[in-house]
Amino acid sequence: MISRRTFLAGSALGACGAGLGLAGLRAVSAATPMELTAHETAAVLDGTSLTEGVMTWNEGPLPPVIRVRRDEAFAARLVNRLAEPTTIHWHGLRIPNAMDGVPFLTQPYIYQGETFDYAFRAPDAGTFWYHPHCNTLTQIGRGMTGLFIVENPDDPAFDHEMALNLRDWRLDEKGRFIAQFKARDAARTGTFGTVRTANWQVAPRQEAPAGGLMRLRIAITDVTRIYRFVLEGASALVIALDGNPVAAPFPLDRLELGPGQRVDLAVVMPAEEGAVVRLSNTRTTHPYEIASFRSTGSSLGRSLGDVTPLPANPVAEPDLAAASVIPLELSATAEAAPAGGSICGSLGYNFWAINKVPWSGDTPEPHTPIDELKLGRSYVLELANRTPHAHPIHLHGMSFRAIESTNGPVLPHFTDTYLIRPDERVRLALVADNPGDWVFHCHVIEHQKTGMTGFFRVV
Ligand SMILES: [Cu+2]
Repeated sequence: MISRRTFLAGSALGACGAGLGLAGLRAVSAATPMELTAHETAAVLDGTSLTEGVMTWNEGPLPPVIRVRRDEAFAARLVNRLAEPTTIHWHGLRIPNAMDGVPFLTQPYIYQGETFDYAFRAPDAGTFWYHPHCNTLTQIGRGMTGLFIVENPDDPAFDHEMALNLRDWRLDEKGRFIAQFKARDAARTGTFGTVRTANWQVAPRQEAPAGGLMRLRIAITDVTRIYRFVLEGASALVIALDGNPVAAPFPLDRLELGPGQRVDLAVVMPAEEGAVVRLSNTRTTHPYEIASFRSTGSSLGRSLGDVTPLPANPVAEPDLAAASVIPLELSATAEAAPAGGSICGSLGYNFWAINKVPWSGDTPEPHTPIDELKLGRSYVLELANRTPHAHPIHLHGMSFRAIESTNGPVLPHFTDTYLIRPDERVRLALVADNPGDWVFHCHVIEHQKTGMTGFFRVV
């Protein structure tokens, strides 16, 4: 049965999406909502001790991996059994603004005992994820990051598929949560976790068919860590980045991705049964194994030559000749943090700013957009990083394409997150084809929560 809220949301979408041609903006039909119950639980995360206060949805501790088909009606009822407000943001999905999950800007936060109905169609196929956008450092830091996989019936076939949700946890030696951040680190790279996991396990080993072609979906849902991926024991091609297919698959060679980003790999497993393939992160003083895969059975005899590009997503191509340029500067700031508590969690500091303005906090007071974009027009965001740190900058609701960088050639794929390096300048092009208020922020959550956040208004 369709709820009143779902019905209202569906009607509103139908009205505002008219004529836009984005599948995600079509009216949503009566899909049976899945329930996502936010609550606390206990889980073993470091391999030995039980950690209390882990946050998740449903049974957990690993949040449900949601799978839908492209353009299919999806509905979820968020039921809040946490002792604090929450919301859900669907990272990378180009869906209507009212479903975007940003408290005050797009929806009320959902208090303990309350529910909220999300309903939309995902217009793009790929690897996405979902997480709260309220008290984000705590709620994401304690486990509320789930994968959202959108399938395309026209995707090439694989012999095997696996999804890895990568993240750290801030635990002491007895498995208890410790302070989620240190102020001096929030003013630098962000505070790193102490236990590093894939799917809530330390260096898990999985099985995959020998000589088989495996689609490996990797999502970085950590609040801080940047990964450099190295795969030993097998050859692999990058077939999609941040939920969008790459036009020509290319070899995985020390690819670096930051919080919020995803990569889809086509991996040919070794032909020999028992051979082990290791995925490592080498962007750290002490490289470590993320996960490994063991070949099983007799060889399927596949090769990288069997990999074909994924079909493209229907993202509008920006008109660069007609695009307006918006200069954006990421910098440090010494401006004092806003006084008074924010219901959705303030860290109590301002360290960062966009165009010299630090975010004034998740509060009900009206905020001023960074800029107002005209619906349907093309824009180039000219982003300059005036800090000595990398920032995975994320835009809600619309996909963009990097067209030029001072750091050399850019990968020509659509994305929702760009990892800008220290002192880099990059031009990001997009069509403003989704109306509403869309947050633009760093996905190092401490940076997001200490100023590096703003939003664009598309009207
Ligand atoms: Cu940042």
